[in-house]
Amino acid sequence: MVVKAPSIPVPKKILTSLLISSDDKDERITPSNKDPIAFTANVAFGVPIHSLTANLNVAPRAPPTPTRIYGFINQPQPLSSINHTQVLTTIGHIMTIWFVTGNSGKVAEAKEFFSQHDIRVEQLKIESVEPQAKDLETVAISKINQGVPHLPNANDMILVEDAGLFVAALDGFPGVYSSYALETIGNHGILKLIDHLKSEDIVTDANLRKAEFRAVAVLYRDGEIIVGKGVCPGRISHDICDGEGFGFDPIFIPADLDIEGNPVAIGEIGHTSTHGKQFGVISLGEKQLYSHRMRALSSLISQLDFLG
Ligand code: ITT
Repeated sequence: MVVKAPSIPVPKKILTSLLISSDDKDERITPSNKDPIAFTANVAFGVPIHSLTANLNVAPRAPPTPTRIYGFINQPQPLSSINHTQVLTTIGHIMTIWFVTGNSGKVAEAKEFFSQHDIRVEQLKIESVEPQAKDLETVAISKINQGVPHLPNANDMILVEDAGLFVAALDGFPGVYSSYALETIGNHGILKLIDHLKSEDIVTDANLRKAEFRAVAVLYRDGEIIVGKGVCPGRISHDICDGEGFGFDPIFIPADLDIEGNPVAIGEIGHTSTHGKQFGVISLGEKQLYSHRMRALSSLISQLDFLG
């Protein structure tokens, strides 16, 4: 069941005091998905950033046309039906995927995932422009387009994977502005925004603080692209944990999984659980069971026969 969280009036002085001082004493602003850029900017600087982003250009070439687009999946695709060895042998060398990203945490997770399928993942760092788009897929396809001219070997592939944290009570904020929000208000700021959402009842509390990670992975090879998507439902913790992980890992608790690996309803106890621990304190291997990224990459790999 989707619980529509109430709109939350956030004291502007709390938001602005995260990075700047503000003269406003009692003015309140309400997060809205209608204009998340302006909201992000209000959180960070107290001013809209349309002017800051107006000069950003997307890649000069039109993005490749997606040849296959699959919907969101909630669990890794079964891999047993795919003969990956045959696919690799067919092209005569170990397949390499160049992952266009500046985030080494994402690279580590992708390496771990693709190594199970004898596919090498290398990080491809390029100067890329991230367009301000309303969906992750547009952003990812734009980055693919920018990465294509940098492909070291024509037989190799390019991977872009774009993710975001969507908090229900904040109408999906930070969403596609997750990187920006992390750099500006950080995990501390996200916790402040929903600080008042709490309950003694565990299930109610979890629903008030409901959030999900979404990932869109796009793979390019030889002029064609495939798209895989993954979601990881969960909730925002009350505090920031110490430990490993990156990004929002220290404040995100994934929903438990049932015996088949599907997420159960928020706050319910499942077969597999982190027992209330955030992504930031569990191992990489354990995170893979829940991860939006793993689900998106599983979706991609289930389509690799098309590349052979
Ligand atoms: P790119 O260069 O690949 O764009 P990025 O760090 O900007 O790297 P994304 O746009 O995919 O990555 O992610 C948006 C934000 O969400 C970013 O700040 C990430 O750190 C964070 N994020 C993405 N996946 C995450 C995960 O699995 N755990 C925690 N935070 C995550």
